[in-house]
Amino acid sequence: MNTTEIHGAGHTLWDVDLMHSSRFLCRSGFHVVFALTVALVFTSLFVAAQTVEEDRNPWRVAGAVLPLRPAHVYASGVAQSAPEKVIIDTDIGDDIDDAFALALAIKSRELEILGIETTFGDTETRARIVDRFLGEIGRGDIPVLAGKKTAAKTSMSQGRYADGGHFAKRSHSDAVDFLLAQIQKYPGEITLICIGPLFNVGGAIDRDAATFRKLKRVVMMGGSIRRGYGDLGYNEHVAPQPEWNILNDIASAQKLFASGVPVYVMPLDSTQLKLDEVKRAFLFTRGTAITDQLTILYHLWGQETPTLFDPMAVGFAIRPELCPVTPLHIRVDEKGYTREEAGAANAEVCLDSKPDDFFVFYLKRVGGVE
Ligand SMILES: [Ca+2]
Repeated sequence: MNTTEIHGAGHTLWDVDLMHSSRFLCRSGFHVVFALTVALVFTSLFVAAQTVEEDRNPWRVAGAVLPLRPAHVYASGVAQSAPEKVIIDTDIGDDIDDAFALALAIKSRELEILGIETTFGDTETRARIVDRFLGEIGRGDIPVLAGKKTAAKTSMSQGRYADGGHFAKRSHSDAVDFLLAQIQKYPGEITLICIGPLFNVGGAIDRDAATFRKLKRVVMMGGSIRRGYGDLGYNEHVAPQPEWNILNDIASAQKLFASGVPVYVMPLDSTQLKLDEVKRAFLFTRGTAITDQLTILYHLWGQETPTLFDPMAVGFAIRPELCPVTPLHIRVDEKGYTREEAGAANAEVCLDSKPDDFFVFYLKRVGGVE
């Protein structure tokens, strides 16, 4: 449209100016509204990012605002599939590696932790340790269950962590009840990660073997196939020995290997992973809620160099390439040895791992570098 047409239509120059001005104002108004909308969206995103607690599952929190996930998760291909449903069965409180395993699981978005069960000895005190651990890092939403109390064979090194009752729940439901109910709710979907003696596994098989068989798989730390305690792969060979988790409930271990559920085994052969002082210095100076809990528990444990047996079971559930498995037929004998014998495979066993690869993965993830 030009001024001639406008004059032809009987408008004055003043009218033209007025029309241009009003159109300009309209366009400017549109730009302002558009700019405000963009600013509002980015402000919302920024605020959402800022309010995500460092140790909480950011998908869950940020997802309430916008379904955004970090680019690296898309790149790894993990985000396209739903998180793996896991239940963790732990004897936390004696050796220190269970706490390091829980930390890895909690920091891993690939896992949806349905519950944490305790096993072996004073299961209530172990459950209160888990209560506090979860409470301190803002994950009190994860259910904590206690297994059946059994004879205490250890003095619990980290029991004092539970003494004050911080975040302690008044009571804990039964671990076997919970396990079976969750399997019925999610048949074929649940990975049970066992990082303690297998009392809850045996209890569940005894009560309802058919339901137990509907687990997707069991990933366990346990057994000693070709290497015993202290055989780190570069020093003198140590013959296989009865391993702690198997030894303390041999009957349940035998039931598990005969259960028909796919069993993935991380034995001593691949899990004697030493958290040396350089790695400890890195982890314990991160100053996050979760590394602070590890620092406290490490000092209560009172020894020098942790061996991260249990975290490899969690690591395998997330990144199986960290611990490549071989199909084997394993027989758990009456003394607690895990004998490698001829026959159809009843387990997938990781006989070797690369500690450097494991620690790069572990320290970056738990240290919050990723
Ligand atoms: Ca353990």
